Amino acid sequence: MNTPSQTEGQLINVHIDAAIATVTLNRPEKRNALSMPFVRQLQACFEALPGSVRVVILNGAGAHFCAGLDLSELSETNAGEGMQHSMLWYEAFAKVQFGRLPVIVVMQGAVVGGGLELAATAHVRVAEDSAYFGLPEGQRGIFLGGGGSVRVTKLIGFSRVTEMMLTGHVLNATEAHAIGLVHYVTPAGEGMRKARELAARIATNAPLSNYAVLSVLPLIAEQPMSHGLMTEQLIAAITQGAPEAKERVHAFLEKRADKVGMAVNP
Ligand code: 1HE
Repeated sequence: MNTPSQTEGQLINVHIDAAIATVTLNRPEKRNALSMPFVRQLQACFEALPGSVRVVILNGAGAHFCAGLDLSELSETNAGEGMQHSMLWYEAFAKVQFGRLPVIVVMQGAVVGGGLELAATAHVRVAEDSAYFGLPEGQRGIFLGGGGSVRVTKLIGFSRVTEMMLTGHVLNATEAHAIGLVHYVTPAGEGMRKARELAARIATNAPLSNYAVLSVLPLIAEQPMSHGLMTEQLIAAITQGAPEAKERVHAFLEKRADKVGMAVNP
């Protein structure tokens, strides 16, 4: 099935091709700056993806993935409204990070401020070599407000986030790869090809394993060691007990399954 559809007005495009949904930020004239309607539509779009979808590719139309918060929204916002604003971003971003679907983000050009906060919600990050990463909140007189002080800090560490916010240091794609902020770097125009290849791979995993990676691994990462080991034991027991796991293990033992590294070349 190949079902192109324009949903959510002009801000988000969704294209579903069998098990893979491509969700495109579609406000290139404003460099995909995230206004409140945009964030709400992103949330609604993730909530509405049909059960047939197994993986999402998130990208941005135009030369830039996302220029962050729509700064025009800040001109009259008071403190209470600012907190409300963050809460709405948190709700929407939770749908991306903690929904049922693995999300691969493809980035080019600016991935800054709230754009980097959004990219940090994805599970796999692919950067074209034009991508650059910054946290210009200091320059704008504001602070991270879309969960980045938690998510980006978990990805690259407190010290790097501190330095980027204080100095306005912008990382290029190679630097971002070297510190683990992105998993893959591709030549210009190749990001989607790489993402589709990875998506096809992810879609063939046992759904229960993908569920454990998305929903249980983040909990384990937050738990003290003794709790984490118990949580791991429980989810490991449940996944290995599923009929699909038994069939996959037998397939390997009977030499019907790929060896490690045979089907993917990261
Ligand atoms: C915007 C925004 C925006 C562009 N909010 N309107 N984010 C930033 O501080 C990044 C600000 N943007 C930029 O530095 C540049 O726009 C870019 C480097 C991303 C791209 O430059 P360029 O030359 O391709 O585009 P441009 O001419 O600067 O922008 C094109 C239009 O998009 C222009 O509007 P126009 O009506 O004059 O055509 C820009 O005003 C508009 N535009 N970025 C509003 N961000 C939850 S807290 C998160 C906190 C943050 O995200 S702080 C970081 C904010």
